[in-house]
Amino acid sequence: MPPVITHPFLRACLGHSTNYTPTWLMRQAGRYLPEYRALRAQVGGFMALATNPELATQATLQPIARYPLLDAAIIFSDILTIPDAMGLGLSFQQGEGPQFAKPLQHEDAINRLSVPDMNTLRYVFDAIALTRRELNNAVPLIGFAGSPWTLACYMVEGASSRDFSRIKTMLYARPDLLHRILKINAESVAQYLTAQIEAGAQALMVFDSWGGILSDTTFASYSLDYTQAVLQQIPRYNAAGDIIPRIVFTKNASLWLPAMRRLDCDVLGVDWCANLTQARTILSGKADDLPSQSLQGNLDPSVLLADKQAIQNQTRIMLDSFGAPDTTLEKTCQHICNLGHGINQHTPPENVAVFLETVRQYSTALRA
Ligand code: 1CP
Repeated sequence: MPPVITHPFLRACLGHSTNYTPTWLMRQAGRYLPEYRALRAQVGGFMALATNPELATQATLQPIARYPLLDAAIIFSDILTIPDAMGLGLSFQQGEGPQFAKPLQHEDAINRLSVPDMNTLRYVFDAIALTRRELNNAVPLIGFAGSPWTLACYMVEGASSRDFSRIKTMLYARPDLLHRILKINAESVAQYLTAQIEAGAQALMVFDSWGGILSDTTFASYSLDYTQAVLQQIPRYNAAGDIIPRIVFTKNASLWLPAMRRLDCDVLGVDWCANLTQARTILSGKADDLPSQSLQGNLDPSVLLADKQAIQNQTRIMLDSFGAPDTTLEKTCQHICNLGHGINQHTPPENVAVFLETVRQYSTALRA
């Protein structure tokens, strides 16, 4: 007999019913929390925090301590740890985005690229193991990585970008070079996520934050296929026999949900442009022969910048848009409440509590 799954977050990921809609927030640890800013000030910067397992554990636990209604923790780290381990030289300037000293802008650099030794990422696995001990099963811990495509965006552009002109030029002019990067990224991400399972991650999330900048004709071959290659290589169960649910979030891509149905994952995350009624119908598997998948999202993060009344109203509208969750079926499309993208750094922390309380109350009532 497989072990009984009790955590509402893990249950909903796997399509099982829950008494309320489980909730967490993308970027729930980080800059909007004063306790996070204080911790970061002690060590001087984001990477100093992320590469120290004790401090990364503390940062992971900060939102869990502050908000008793959070249903999952996500390990405090970054998607860019992999390209850093590949030797691209990652740095974060205060108040600015990530920057690579050695971006992949020449063929010889791309030819030299290889899968990093996972030992150089030991700090992430140690942080996961330590966080699991500290959490003591209060809530499940999510491990994560960037999708091969999203990592390539930063590796080729060298930083955040407005128009992604470098990687798009490469895509159309030298697809062979881009495919080489994507292949190496897929292998690296698969090894990285597998090691996170071994360290104790109880669910995995792949962030394809920039999948939505692709065209309809290139999304499948440059993003989706490589995310699928990652998913196919990582084990479904940990050594203890627990199933490890997988979530894939692609921003700006809800038009392509029917294509994303073939991903070997349990949950698809959507941004605030998605219509949850339609998405639920698609993920329920009524229009294809594939098993149902659950749905994660999708409150506009800007709602949390507004007042209490607006947060309550918009949260209820989102929950209504998914509709009353199924409480009978063994496995169907369930809702995991989240934002449609990372929390805004200017969010007042008390507004997060309003959001979490509203979800708990209203989603419990929806099932009555
Ligand atoms: O202290 C600081 O100023 C650093 C801010 C910060 C934080 C708190 C960065 C730099 N990364 C993180 C942590 C982080 N990043 C987490 C764990 C914390 C949590 O969720 O509670 C996670 C899951 C990420 C994932 C991540 N990093 C993504 C995917 C999610 C998304 O937002 O789309 C991406 C694209 C990154 C790159 C990155 N790292 C940091 C920043 C500011 C960015 C975004 C840059 C950009 O907009 O292009």
